[in-house]
Amino acid sequence: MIDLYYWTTPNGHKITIYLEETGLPYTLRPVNISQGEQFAPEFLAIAPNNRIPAIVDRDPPDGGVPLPLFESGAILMYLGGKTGKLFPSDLRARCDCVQWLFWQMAGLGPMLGQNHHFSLYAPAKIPYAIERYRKETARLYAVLDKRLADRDYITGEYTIADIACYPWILPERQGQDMTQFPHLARWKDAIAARPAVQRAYAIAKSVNADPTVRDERARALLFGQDATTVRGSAR
Ligand SMILES: N[C@@H](CCC(=O)N[C@@H](CS)C(=O)NCC(=O)O)C(=O)O
Repeated sequence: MIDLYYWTTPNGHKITIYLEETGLPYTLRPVNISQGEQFAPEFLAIAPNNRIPAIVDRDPPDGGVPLPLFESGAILMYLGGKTGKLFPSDLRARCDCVQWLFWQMAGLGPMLGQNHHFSLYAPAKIPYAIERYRKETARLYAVLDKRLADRDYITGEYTIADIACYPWILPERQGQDMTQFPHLARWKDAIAARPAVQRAYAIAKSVNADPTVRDERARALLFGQDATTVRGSAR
């Protein structure tokens, strides 16, 4: 059984999608990051970066003690290795999948996160920052669009690379016009139609009906962190 420490954000959706796709049994352990639950000592013991998602696998393949893991990309690779599902075993196909997974983790996620921050949350509207991340989002969308021009999914088959990217493609929130990215739009619609993906988002809705509402306290918690936040938190 997997314990999934989760909130209703793009990085959280990656793991519910994977678990729903593969049918691995799991227990959802919501961590309300707007209420500061990511600073609870029990959670920090698993996820020292105070960010969801994280898992504890109580039945790891080596038969040892429960295995804790944070970082969504590492979790997807671990679960893909454990189940052999949606993570190719062939050397070249696996390398292809891993490079796109890292592209998502290092580029798409962080850049689109900054887009959200400066467009939606920053108390001051800074035109340079808004423009900078909208343009970078458009560039990254175009990279994916081009990649998808001659294949159904990022590596051909549906894999964890698609699962990692999909929850981040939110054109309405990111100032993007999907008609400019027809291959990406087709891919997004195909993934949205998958029953497992629909189940994952229904679960999110049941946990937190409106993920966009953030009060002042939540904003201070999420966007006011610095080194003292980490040093002041329990290990
Ligand atoms: N690289 C990390 C990023 C995780 C991340 O940024 N999680 C956000 C929600 S999407 C979070 O937990 N934020 C809590 C906070 O900022 O304190 C991953 O992919 O797991």
